[in-house]
Amino acid sequence: MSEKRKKRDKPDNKRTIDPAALEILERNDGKVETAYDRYVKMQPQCNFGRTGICCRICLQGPCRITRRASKGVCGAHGYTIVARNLIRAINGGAGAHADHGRHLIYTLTEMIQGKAPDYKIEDPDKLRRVAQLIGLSVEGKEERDLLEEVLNAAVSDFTKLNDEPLHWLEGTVTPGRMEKFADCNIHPRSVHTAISETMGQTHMGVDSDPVNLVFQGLKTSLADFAAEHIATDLSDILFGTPRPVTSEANFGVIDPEMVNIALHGHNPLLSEMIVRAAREMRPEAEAVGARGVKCMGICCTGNEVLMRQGIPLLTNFLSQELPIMTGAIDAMVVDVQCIMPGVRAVAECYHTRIITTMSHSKIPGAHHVEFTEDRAMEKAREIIHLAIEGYKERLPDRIDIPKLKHTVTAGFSVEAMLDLFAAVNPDNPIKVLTDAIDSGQLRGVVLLCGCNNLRVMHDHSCTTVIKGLAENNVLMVATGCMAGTAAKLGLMNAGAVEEYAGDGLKSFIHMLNEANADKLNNRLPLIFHMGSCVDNSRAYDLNTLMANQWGVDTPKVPYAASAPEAMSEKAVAIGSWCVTLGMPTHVGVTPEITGSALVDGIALQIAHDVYGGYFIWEEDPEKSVEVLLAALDERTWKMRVHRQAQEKYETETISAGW
Ligand code: BF8
Ligand code: SF4
Repeated sequence: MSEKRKKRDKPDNKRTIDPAALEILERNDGKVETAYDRYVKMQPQCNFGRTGICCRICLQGPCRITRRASKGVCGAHGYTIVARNLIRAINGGAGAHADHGRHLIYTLTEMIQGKAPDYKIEDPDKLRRVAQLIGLSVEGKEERDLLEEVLNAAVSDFTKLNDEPLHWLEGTVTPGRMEKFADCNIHPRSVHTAISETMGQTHMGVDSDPVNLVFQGLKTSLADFAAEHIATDLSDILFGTPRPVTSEANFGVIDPEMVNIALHGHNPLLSEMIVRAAREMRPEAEAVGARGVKCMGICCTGNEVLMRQGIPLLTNFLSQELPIMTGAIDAMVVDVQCIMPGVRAVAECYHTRIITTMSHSKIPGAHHVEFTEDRAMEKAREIIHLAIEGYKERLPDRIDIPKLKHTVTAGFSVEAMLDLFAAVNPDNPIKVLTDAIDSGQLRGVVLLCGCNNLRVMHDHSCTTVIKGLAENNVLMVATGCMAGTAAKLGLMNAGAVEEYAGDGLKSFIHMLNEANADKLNNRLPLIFHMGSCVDNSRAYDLNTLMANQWGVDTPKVPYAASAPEAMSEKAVAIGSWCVTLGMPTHVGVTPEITGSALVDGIALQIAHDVYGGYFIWEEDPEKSVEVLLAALDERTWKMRVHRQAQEKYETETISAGW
């Protein structure tokens, strides 16, 4: 092998700041190949793809825009190619979230027909709240009947073909947003319709107008939002609305004396059952010499079971292969999304069983236990038996578990947040938050969301943004793998408040601690974990509540989103609805859009003019803090000026502009 090639392929163990992940990578030194190594081998990556100007939509391609060839074979301009690629990425994300939401609708429907006997309504109060949210009357209705009505509404939002508003948009966003969607003709007819339309519209020789294409992308992103909200609401009805819970995170949660199961993927339909079965199957584990069965989470499944069951979080997206390399994971159970096929090859070097569970999400060579709603617990037990078999084949001399773990307090649904605020202001809980911003105690709210991406140092951008915002008195809520970063690196507990929060944020959190002292088992964390990526819907609900309290539309609210290490198409879809729903949205990894100044300009500037939300591409994490603070400050300042004008001229409405 040439020297140059050797250098290029050298494992790069320094692509993470997580000390536990580093420990495993250093020890491995490239012997077992992981994503960290493959990223290095993949360099240099194609710049046509990176900037979005490669079209493979028809068989005459790939067409790439160069100085010599300024259009594709069919005459498509760069802006058409970039816009089509972009909205197909939004569509991929919406398709994945639709898959998740649809699975919940299906399971609940089977349940009320008596065909999914292991599931039941865990949270009837949430069922009533959801019913009211979507405009149903709840008086005198039986639980089962009410759920059937909610499910009919969900099916309608997923499939209808007319122009009636979606229940899960009309009930969740401000009236101002609904008017905006109507004005711009971006209200989706339904989740599936929008997804299908986007594929049709981006077929070869259909739409070549980049603005029209981007608007269709935004329409699809709203369908994505509705699908996520349905997924969150139905999960809460089925498994309970999250409440504050304290657990642990990072590799140190692996217990060598237990049968260890890593739960990885997204949908709680599977993981909740496995957690339940694991608690029941301790005797079987003891029979093979273990102390019991321990479940731990990875990615958004990890967030789901942490939020509701207090199950420890093992790690986030990028380091998902590494738990296997501790030699003490007996099974990794996966369902859908963000599961690297690479886990299988790593597992081949150890005793770990990789178990796929969904008919549409298989990995060659893995065990497959088809999960079905009608026999959910039976399937969960079958999976745990496989893990116990795995335990028997452990190689003791290969077990080496990093000791690092941190306390994490999670479980902050909007309901849980409002409970905390209600202890201070029972009549109007959300006013506790808006008052803190009005008084300058807090500078605003930031939602930290999204993935990991090897194009930036794993966990580094996220932690830098967290520390910078904390110091500057920004209240943070988090979801997805960014919540994972915070949890596993010790930023999601009470100690982090003392270490990193500025005076305003600290006093705000202390006030909530004191007001809720009788209810909380643990003091509140620096960052409020709102759940998995579909739970970005919860995070947005907080924005709507703030807007309604101030009597403004969301583009005026000092509430921004930040995805410092975005990776997936789902992140593109979420970012797009954040913008459409009025938020400044920072992305720390520039997406494949810069090949067209026009489309890039729509994302960065025109979006702001039309929707009030806009994208910010900033890859430097320190600068990201500055731009996020500037975005919050601009809104707080404007709101103050508008309010002063309103008082001076005694008008009823605050300025409509942003
Ligand atoms: O839905 S944050 S890497 S795990 S896509 Fe995936 Fe990104 Fe993680 Fe959850 Ni969300
Ligand atoms: Fe090329 Fe046009 Fe076909 Fe795209 S659709 S691959 S630009 S010919």
